Amino acid sequence: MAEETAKTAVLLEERRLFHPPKELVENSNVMQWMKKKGFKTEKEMREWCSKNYVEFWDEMAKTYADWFEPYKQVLDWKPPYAKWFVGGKVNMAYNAVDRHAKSWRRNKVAYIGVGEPLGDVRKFTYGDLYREVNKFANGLKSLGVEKGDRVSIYMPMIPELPIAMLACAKIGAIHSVVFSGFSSKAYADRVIDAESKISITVDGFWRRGKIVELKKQADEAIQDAPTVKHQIVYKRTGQDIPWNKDRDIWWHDLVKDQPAECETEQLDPEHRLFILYTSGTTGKPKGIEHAHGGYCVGVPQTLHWVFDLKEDDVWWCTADIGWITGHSYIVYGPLSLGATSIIYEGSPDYPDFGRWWSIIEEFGVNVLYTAPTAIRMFMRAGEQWPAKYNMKCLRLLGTVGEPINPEAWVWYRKNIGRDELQIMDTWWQTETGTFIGSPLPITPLKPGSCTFALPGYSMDVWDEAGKPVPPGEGGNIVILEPYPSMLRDFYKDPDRYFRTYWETYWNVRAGTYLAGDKGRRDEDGYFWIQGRIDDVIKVAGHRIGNSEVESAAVSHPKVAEAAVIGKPDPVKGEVIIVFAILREGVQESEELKKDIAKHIRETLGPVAMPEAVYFVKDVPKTRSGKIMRRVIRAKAMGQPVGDISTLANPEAVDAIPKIV
Ligand code: 6R9
Repeated sequence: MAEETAKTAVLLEERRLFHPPKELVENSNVMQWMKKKGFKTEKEMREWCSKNYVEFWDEMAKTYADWFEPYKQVLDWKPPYAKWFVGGKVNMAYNAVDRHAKSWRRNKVAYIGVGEPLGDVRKFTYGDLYREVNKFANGLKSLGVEKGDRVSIYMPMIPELPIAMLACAKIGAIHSVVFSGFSSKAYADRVIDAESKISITVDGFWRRGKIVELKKQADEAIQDAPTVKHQIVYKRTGQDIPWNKDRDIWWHDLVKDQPAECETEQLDPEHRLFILYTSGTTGKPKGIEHAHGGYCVGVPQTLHWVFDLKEDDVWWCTADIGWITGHSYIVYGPLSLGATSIIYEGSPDYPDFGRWWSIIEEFGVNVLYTAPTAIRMFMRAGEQWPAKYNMKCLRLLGTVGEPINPEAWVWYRKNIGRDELQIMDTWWQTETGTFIGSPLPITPLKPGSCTFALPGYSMDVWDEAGKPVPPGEGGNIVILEPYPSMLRDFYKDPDRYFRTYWETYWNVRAGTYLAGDKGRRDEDGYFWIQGRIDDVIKVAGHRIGNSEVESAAVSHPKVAEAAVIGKPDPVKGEVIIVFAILREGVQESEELKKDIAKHIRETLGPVAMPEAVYFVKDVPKTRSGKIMRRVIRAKAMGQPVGDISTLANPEAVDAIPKIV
């Protein structure tokens, strides 16, 4: 039903086309390149670049990255493994910081760190960043960190987080950043899997006027992580904290006597830059690996073309650095371009719903990149909030994280974009590292569509058999060719890497990447992403696996089994609903529902807090014992459940309550 309404809404909106203003088109970065190359139309340009992607990326690699040693071969593609820029030597930290600190940009502001407490602003120039990164990198070395070692980072949105990441990159250590909204248990799992030598955290950080005591959570996590030799603690909030003097060291003590110069490692382009854990179809998060060479090229290039950054722009990507969006478009992309970015520590509604708009006004933000869930929250709070601020400085907008409903798109354009600004709806994933399906500033927009594959990338929609589907029909989103920023592997789990992305179409066309989203193209070739095909929920743009929540639920002593579904939500996109089967003899109660929800929140973190818990006697399963979440969801949403004759226990379907 909800899906039907959504579909009709999409169809209604689809006919509207929002053309970019002439001035934007003429002055855009991509148009300068098109003119230089002699391309007449966007379509021709996109198609040529995607077809001749090796040649295209060769040119981009020379434009956007500096190489210590030039590469000898652009691409070595042996599906499912790609090696880019073979034979070169490179370093992401050099491209992000060193080269600017050695140029006139030395005194240009790289980061405006806006703390949650009003008036708490710290600016870092590229010169500052260079010195801080070097000192911290020397500090890491003094603790025995070497090239290839993993370093886990559990920090809030303060400039020291990118400093820590860049310091790792500089010496060839591999960072694994864990979102500060995750629980200590989630941090523990990720530190243990990565076998990190070092944990980096803060005493605490500000969230809605209160201190979140992160050090305590980090301590709990690393007590079970034998590989962690030291924990570095940045002093942010200053309250008393527990201290282990054999293991813990203050950030300021570590860097105090370190030199402000540190040699940058000259790395093979395939050397791993980071691991980022993301949710998949099993309960165990997968460690996505990304490489230096690909990041040096793909991330600045996409940012420069899509968001059209100019030298004097102030850029604000509101994501958390703990997610891929922050890695690519708060840290590596903008720094590589020598841009000025905002890093905001706090909550969007603190002290009130005007906070973001006041930041835009105060710092003259020119380009804003945020998520549909935030837009819908602001819609709900009311247009009087943005209306109070002068946001004439904005010239381009963007969105990411989940499909944006046309209503939110139009609200965003009207209330934030003065009914004038174009919105770049970028479809991509932790795995892809960069935008894949996205408009350019020159693209006519349809609200709710991410438009086309970017130049250098190839997307399609295939049916189960591996045939491209005709316009208007739904299917699986696939990516046809490799590209520099693509994931390289799963950390310590190549089999799962193959099964997850490549196996489905291996026999049809080896090297075709299954994205895990369903979608379609319309008559004009525009892509419409319709959500995940696998068991992954997007709660307020955060990717959470159904089975992760299920395993958290069954770790409650009174729960025998659990099934978890995502329920559509007007603000968060989806919310988590738990169907729990209690152990023998356990009494059902409202208290127990709350306790299970609380237990899940404590196990996975606040992002995984269920919206509701229901008790059921059984859940529908296949004969092989797989929980049929699709069937449960349909029944709970009051939709037709389809053919259930193959279930092991079809009667369990009746017991699922309707929840809408
Ligand atoms: C960047 C990021 C990836 C999943 C992806 C898809 C959804 C992201 C979207 C979008 C529709 C967009 N998604 N952007 N769906 N339109 N513009 O979000 O990475 O956290 O790995 O999630 O997010 O379902 O497959 P990640």
